[in-house]
Amino acid sequence: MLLGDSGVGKSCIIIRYIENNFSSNLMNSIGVDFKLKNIEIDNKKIKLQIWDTAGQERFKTITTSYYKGAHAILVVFDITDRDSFDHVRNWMADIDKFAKEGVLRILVGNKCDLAHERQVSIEEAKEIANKYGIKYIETSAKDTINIDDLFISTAKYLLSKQIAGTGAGKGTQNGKSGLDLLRDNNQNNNNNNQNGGGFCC
Ligand SMILES: Nc1nc2c(ncn2[C@@H]2O[C@H](COP(=O)(O)OP(=O)(O)O)[C@@H](O)[C@H]2O)c(=O)[nH]1
Ligand SMILES: [Mg+2]
Repeated sequence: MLLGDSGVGKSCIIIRYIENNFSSNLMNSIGVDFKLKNIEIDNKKIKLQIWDTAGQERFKTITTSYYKGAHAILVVFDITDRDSFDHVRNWMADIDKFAKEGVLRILVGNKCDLAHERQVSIEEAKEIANKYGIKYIETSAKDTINIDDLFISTAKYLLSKQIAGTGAGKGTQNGKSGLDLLRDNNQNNNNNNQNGGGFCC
């Protein structure tokens, strides 16, 4: 499920991923909407259900009622819009309030093609992501940067967690709990980021 202020590019990210298309004037989403994509990871067929939400306050009662069903929540802001970044903490508070405890969250800085208009540095975005113990990724729906990575890595993580949840009836995989796997995941991504590879533009 994608959350974030109106205009940050949530619908464009989904459309780029599902249809490999970009439009500069999409209709505003009303409440919630979902799209499906079948993918294959490690020879396993997975049906991704991607939920788009409207960022406007007036739809909040509708959208928050869907948080509980989400396995992963991508909190999106626009790197050229400081306000949308400042509001990340409000979205996180809503997740705490309405979503399942321990739901996977990822912070997404979209519109990284507009680097010259950047109002949020990678460092401060990473800092807030670290504060929440989550991963940061920069994307561009317009230039197709990190869009596949975003969804595939999310699906991979969810898959590993599912395996962890059913493995040998003990809730572990290779002796690790789902939480350990997430920590490993974050650790790996931090390393990637430090090397300048992986998740950022
Ligand atoms: N330059 C640029 N513009 C984008 C990008 N993603 C979305 N936009 C534009 O941002 C505006 C809002 O996008 P939309 O997906 O409707 O935002 P939503 O309200 O979060 O769903 C539209 O005019 C898009 O064309 C991007 O990656 N780069
Ligand atoms: Mg939208």
